[in-house]
Amino acid sequence: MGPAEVKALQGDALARIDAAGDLAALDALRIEWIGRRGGRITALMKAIPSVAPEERSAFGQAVNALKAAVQDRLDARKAALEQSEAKLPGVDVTMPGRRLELGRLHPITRATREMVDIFGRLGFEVVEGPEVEDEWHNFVGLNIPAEHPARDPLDNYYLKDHVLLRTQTSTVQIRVMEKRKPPVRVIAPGRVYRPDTVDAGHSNMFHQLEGLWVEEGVTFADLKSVLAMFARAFYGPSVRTRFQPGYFPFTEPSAEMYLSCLLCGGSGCAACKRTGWIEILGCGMVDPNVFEAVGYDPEKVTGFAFGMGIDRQAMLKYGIHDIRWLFENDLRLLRQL
Ligand code: 2NM
Repeated sequence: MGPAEVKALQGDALARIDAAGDLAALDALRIEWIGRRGGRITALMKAIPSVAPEERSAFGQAVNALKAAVQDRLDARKAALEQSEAKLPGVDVTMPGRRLELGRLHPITRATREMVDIFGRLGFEVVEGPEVEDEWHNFVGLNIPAEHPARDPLDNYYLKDHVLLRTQTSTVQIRVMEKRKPPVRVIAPGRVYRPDTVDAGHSNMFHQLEGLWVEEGVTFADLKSVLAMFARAFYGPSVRTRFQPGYFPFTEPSAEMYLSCLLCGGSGCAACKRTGWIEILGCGMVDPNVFEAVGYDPEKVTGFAFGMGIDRQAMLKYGIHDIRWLFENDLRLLRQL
């Protein structure tokens, strides 16, 4: 075999190495060409001593050059294949993809956003405040004195002396009135905490949305029209509302608003205990003592306030019969809505 044939062999070897599609094919080529036993180039090297002396040197150099070239190309191809195989570890790109599940909003989030939207159209601004509160904002400013049963340590989550988890978001309205002059027209949605025994209708953490409108000349008629408009926007145009006297320490007079029963339309069923009406919120004209506590002049301004459970409204509107289902993170609830 002369130098020309050795060159031809090299061309063939390098082309096949470049064409090797994976590491296994490349290893087969390595064995075929430079394998210790039976490799084609190995055989040529073993043949060097038997070549005629005058040709031996040229032949030996050609075979050595061939082996070096093949070895270099094997190394280079191996590095390239290892890199691309590491990037795609056995991925079958023709396999169908995994379907992404579409998420939805939690019913409390939906109800809150709808309420914020409705009151926004009536000119109410959203305000927020801390869930850890002091007794002044949770009680004193709201005209709830020290002897009041609502302040019983067993009915509140006290964290330390004079500091507790807020039991209503009126605390936020107090903070707003402390900071701003009238007119004030705000709603405060958020979490509140009361150590109630948990059952289908009660949770020790729930959500409230409270509203407050303070300005010169605000009347009980404004309260009734705003809340009736809210009820029709939130529950539908055919819903009727009814106000009944109530009591809260921070409003005078106070009232409860009832909704014509969504299930029976007012004729009486199990959901409304045969009355045709369902209580949905508390409200009233802000007590002068509250205005004095925050530095407003009760001779100059009047205002109304209201508070409702967001969870309760969401349950009514979406037909959820147990408040605990809202907080169990069970996706079966969300999938139904
Ligand atoms: C309610 C019912 C009636 C209320 C009062 C106030 C404040 F801060 F102005 F005094 N905010 N929210 C209020 C009034 C809350 O919840 C059932």
